Amino acid sequence: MSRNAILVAINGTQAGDWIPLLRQRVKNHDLRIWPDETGNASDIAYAFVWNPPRGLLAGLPNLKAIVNIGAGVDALLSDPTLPRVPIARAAHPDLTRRVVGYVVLQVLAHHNRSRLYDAQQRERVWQPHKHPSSDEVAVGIMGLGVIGSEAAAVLARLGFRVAGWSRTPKTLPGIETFHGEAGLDAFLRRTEILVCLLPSTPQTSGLLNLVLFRKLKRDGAAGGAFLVNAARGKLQVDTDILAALDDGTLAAATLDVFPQEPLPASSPLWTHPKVTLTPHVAGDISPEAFADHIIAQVERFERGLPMEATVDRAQGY
Ligand code: NDP
Ligand code: OXD
Repeated sequence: MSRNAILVAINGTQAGDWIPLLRQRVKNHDLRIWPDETGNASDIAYAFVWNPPRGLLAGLPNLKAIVNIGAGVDALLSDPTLPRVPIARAAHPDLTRRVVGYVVLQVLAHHNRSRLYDAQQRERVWQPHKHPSSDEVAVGIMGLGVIGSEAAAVLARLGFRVAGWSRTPKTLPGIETFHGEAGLDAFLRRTEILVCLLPSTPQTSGLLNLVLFRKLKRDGAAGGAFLVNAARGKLQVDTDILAALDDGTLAAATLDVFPQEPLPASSPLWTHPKVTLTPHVAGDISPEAFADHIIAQVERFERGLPMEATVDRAQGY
């Protein structure tokens, strides 16, 4: 059994939630917890990882597959020594529901002027404002993958005019779709509330910048252009977001992710009156919901079946 061991390398505080559960539930493999229990590196066949240190996986000569405990694989793929074995990532209904819930909450908050009413409540001001019906407001989702396509469907059910943008063409019921660089400008021109659910790759790095924000529709029913980034911080240029908020290009922004995390205390985003920010929590993965799924990925692999949600290394997601 020891030659088919699973190494768990979770870099971060969430390790404490995962390890007891995996010890309970992994039945057919020897479980090794990095760093203390790694033991003989040649025993390790599988790795369950979240942001493992660079080079760690390259030191496992018999590694057969990697399961990433997260949807985004940008940190993992940035390791130039990463062994060329199949990688599965997190694509699970619980994670999707969480991120979609976050996105819907933020779109509705912008649509319903929540920040304005919060400020009014603090001042004891009773002042209703008109807000448009959802079918007058154009929401645009960048990324129509597992999470983005569900966010688009839920927002469309709420009545919003939803469009999505992806790398390859897509057909989704009730959603206007655009793809590729050629489709980006038309997608932006019709979008008032822009939601980013793209992976971080060399192609998407810095995409959320001033030039792009200026292409959004500002004269629609929403009363300006809004940004919600629940994907990865590397997609956004913080100084451009601040400039866009200050000159009115953006009316407000919700940011769950930042190029540098934790966001430095010195960042003006913390106190900007038009920014809602959260500490990368849109899609916390629940170990309870996800542990059996990642164990099942290994079982699939051992039965000769492809793992679910495998990563296309050439595309970077
Ligand atoms: P998927 O891989 O299922 O979907 C990615 C989507 O992005 C696809 O539609 C893909 O297009 C599109 N895409 C990729 N590259 C480009 C490009 N260059 N131009 C246009 N479209 C592109 O990912 P998920 O939906 O599972 O997750 C999306 C991201 O959300 C993750 O990568 C992660 O970084 C982030 N995330 C953040 C969380 C948080 O807590 N804030 C939680 C969970 C995820 P195509 O369909 O054509 O391939
Ligand atoms: C993820 C995340 O990628 O939580 O799953 O950011």
